[in-house]
Amino acid sequence: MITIFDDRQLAHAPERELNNGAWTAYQESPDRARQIAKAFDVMAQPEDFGLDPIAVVHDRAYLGFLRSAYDEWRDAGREGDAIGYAFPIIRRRANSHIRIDAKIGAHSFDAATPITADTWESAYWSAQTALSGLQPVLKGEARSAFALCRPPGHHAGADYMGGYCYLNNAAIAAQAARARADRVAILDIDYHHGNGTQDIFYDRSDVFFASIHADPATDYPYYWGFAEETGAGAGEGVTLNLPLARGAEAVLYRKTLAKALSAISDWGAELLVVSFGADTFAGDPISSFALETSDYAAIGRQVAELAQPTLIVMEGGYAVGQLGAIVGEFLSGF
Ligand code: SP5
Ligand code: ZN
Repeated sequence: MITIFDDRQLAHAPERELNNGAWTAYQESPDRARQIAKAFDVMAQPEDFGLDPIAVVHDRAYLGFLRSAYDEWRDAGREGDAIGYAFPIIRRRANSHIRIDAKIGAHSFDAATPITADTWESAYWSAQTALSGLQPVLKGEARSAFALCRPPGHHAGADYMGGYCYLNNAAIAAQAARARADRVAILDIDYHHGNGTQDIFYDRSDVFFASIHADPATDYPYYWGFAEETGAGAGEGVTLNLPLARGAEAVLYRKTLAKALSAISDWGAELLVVSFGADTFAGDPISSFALETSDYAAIGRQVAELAQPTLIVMEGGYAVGQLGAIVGEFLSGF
């Protein structure tokens, strides 16, 4: 399988995150990607497709914010990573804020997604990694590819960051795939709901979004991912949320996966983007499903039975020492 990785993605390394009322070490560490990369002999470098494919998914103002936020933070006399503490709820006002704190709050939904001097560089190459994995799949030169993206993307919306995500790599690839495929599906199998991806395509009829994730009644990101969210307007019925209670193990998980895959198949997808998170693993330090490493081969095989050109994009997964094995199992099963 074609695999893509760029080590410029490793530069972004926030120090800490706010979690359950306390500062904790940043879980989304560069070591995650390093450990996964170690499982492969060779990985191709991404091409540079520039800003255009990113800017069709993300707002220009948000991209400008991401690029300048760290400098503005420094200019405001701050030390350490840029992080928000005030967030506008429900009805956000037009983004004409002056202070960096107001800008950060207006472009994020949590305090777990700091911006460092290297965030833009890493997020940019993460998006290029996804786009580069897509190319051979889209052109029919390969049936599948794996994009080792980091930072992850599925919590990032058109104009906001969150959940360790800045640019939505899967959404950027799915949108680019529309150049050749009329119907693109995104299957999100990270432990957490892919709220950013869902938001980006919520009212569209050309990109199907299906997600299996921890019930938002008990788990982050809390405000999205309920079963009754099914899309809006032209996109009604083109979003499928399959939340599971904590503790879900392989039998239930694979039964739920079968539902997601048959919905994607019935809808008539011509190309599949998989947002793959390894945080469904029993040993994940921040998550509560019960999949074992050996379960991932069967899960990969089941996804492959859809028999569509497929781009697999890396999302979360925080049991750093196990990540290489989990990704290896999933891809070999696939
Ligand atoms: C891409 C991705 O997987 N992002 C996940 C972001 C989760 N951030 C907050 C999770 C809060 C979990 N708190 C549980 C603490 C258990 N000790
Ligand atoms: Zn996750």
